[in-house]
Amino acid sequence: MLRFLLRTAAAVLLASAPLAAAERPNIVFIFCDDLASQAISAYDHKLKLLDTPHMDRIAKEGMRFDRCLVPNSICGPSRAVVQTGKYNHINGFYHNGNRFNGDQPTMPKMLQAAGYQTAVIGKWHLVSDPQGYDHWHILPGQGAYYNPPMIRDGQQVKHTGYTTDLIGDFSVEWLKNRDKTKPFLLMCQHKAPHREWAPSLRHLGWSGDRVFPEPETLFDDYYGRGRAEKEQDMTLEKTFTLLDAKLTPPPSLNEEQLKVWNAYYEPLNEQFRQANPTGKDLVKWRYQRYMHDYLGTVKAVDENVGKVLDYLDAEGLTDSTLVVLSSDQGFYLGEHGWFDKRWIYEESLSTPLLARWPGVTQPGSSSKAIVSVLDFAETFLDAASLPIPDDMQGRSLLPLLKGQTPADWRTSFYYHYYEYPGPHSVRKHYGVVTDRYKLFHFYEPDVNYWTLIDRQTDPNEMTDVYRDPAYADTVKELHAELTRLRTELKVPDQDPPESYNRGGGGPNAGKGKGKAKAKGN
Ligand SMILES: [Ca+2]
Repeated sequence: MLRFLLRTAAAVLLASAPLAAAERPNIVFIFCDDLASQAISAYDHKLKLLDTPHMDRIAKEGMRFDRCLVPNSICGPSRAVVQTGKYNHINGFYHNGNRFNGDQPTMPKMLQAAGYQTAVIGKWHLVSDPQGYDHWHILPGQGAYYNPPMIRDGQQVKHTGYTTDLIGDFSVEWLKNRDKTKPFLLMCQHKAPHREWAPSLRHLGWSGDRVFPEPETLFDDYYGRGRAEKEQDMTLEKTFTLLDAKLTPPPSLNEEQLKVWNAYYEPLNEQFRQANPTGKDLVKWRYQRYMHDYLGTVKAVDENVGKVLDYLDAEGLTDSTLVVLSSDQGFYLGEHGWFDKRWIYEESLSTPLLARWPGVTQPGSSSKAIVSVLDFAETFLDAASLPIPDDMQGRSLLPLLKGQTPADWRTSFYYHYYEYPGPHSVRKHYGVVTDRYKLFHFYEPDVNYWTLIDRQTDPNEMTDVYRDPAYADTVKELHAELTRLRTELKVPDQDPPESYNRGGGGPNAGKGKGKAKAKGN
């Protein structure tokens, strides 16, 4: 009798398994590196820099989020937030050079344990080997733009070709060979458009004779802001290298590719040398070169987004798949004279977020709610009908995707950047962000001051009004909100926090320990 009951129970479980699987969506997460929303046409940016038809398709058939913020605008830390749904002072990965403690609970582990088939393909940048993935095929550290060495399930492999295309191809290949009885989580993580912005050979000269419009703040002199803004090292004027300018070619090109590369760049570089521009003319020249190259790399990303969407269509998976496209943070495309990221200022604080889930998300919809990469883990778990652990610090975006923003949705957001000293010399700071204001604190002994930005009267974020008496009440309210957030999020008062040199933390904690070692930024 007992045996009969067990057999019956097993039969019921077996019969219900495929049904349960069908009810849970597949998840395709396309994560870019340093992708600015200014470079995505779905965001309808005033400079109209680039057409991105494939990314736009996700927005047209789904939802565009206009204010997706990052807790810490730098590669590794943002990726640690996505894995854990927790701030960096909790997950232990404060800045690049840290080593991610992969033994902690993560979103992919939870999906995997619940029967999802999981894979991460492309840029990883967390130093320790990925955990929670049935398959991983990652770039070591920052990765190369051409002919990248990669690590596939622990084994070193070497590929020939353009990295963005390879990541797209490997993603589709994994989808083709997956176990079709299980739902899947595919994390397709592009290296592009990270510095040094090296386009595919097929996109060299893609913009023809076009002169890209310049941002209003290209020649910002940082008047009205403090020492941190004045003394950074990330301007087109002072920081742009020969490699950034393509006056020297990327080291990862092979001989044959280098010929094609030189055939495009060398005549232009010769013209540049003859003209020998200086001062503002040099910055203008660099901006044009930067836009050709950066946006060129985004074109390849866009085409590879199309590759994955086409596969979903061809396999009849579109309706059962949540597709999310985002970036580890935004990027400066010449605003304030800068490239790179790191600041609480808008271009680096804000990151693109497009999401499509047929039958759930209204096509062509948008949201201005403050959301974050901190919410992705929670969203994916919720989509899979799994519980969200209490100690995760974000919130599921599912209600927003359904067009119903909860009345108690967040109206303020905590930010904290730790990487100083470091590349580009941006000082440590933390602060609170609302729809209208940013109150933030540079808190090192030698550079120590508060700033208040009013984005309503100052959308380009050019003037600190912290000491303006007209803002006294606002300053008081925002200080109180900042304190409330730091308490709620358990931000340690001590900085660097005690956990900094334990577990995943510490600037040198990861050195020499992992196969997927990080380098660069
Ligand atoms: Ca990045």
